[in-house]
Amino acid sequence: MKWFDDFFESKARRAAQTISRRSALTRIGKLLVGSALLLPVLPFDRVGKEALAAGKKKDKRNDDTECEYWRYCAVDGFLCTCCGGTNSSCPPGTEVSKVTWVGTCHNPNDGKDYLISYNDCCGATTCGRCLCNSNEGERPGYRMGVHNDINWCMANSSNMYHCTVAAVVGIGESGKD
Ligand code: ABN
Repeated sequence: MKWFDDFFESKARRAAQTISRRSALTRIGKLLVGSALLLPVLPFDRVGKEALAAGKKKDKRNDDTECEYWRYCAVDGFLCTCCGGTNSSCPPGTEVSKVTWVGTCHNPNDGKDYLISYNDCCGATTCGRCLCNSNEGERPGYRMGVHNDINWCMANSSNMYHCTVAAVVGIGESGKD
C-alpha cells in the first residue's frame, strides 16, 4: 500500500503549494451553500411515501375482510373471507346453505342499493374468525322471517355452521336506472 500513501502525499503537497487557504475555504463554502440550496429542490421519489399513506387510509367499506365492507350491512356471523372462502363462495370442504337471510345494502361506489344473500357455509366446525354483527334491518327473534341470528344450515345434510358469505343477488328498485 506504499504507492497509495505516496500518491496521496504527493497530491496533498501539490495542493498545499498551489491552493491558498483562503481559496480552499471559499471552495468548501461554495460547496456547502450549493448543496443546501440544491438538495431540497431535487426531485426525490415520494411515491413510496404516498402509497404508504394511501394504504393506511384504506376504505374499510371496500375491504371484504372487514365488518364495514358495504355488502356486510346485515350480516351476522363469521366472514368466509377470513376462513378460506370468498365473499360469495364457501371455503373448500363446506357446503352453501339451502336457506338464507337477505338484506339490502347501499354500495358507496355507485350509490345503488343491492339485495344481498347471507348464506351460511355448512359442514365444518365454526370458523371463529372475523365475527361481524351489522344486522341492518333485523328485527327481534319472535318474527323469524326478519330475524337473522339463525343457523341457516338447518336445511342442509350437515347443520354444522362454519362461516357466512354475502352474495349480490339483485339490485334495489331505487337503484335501477
Ligand atoms: N347465520 C349465522 C349464525 C349461525 C349460527 C347461529 C347464529 C347465527
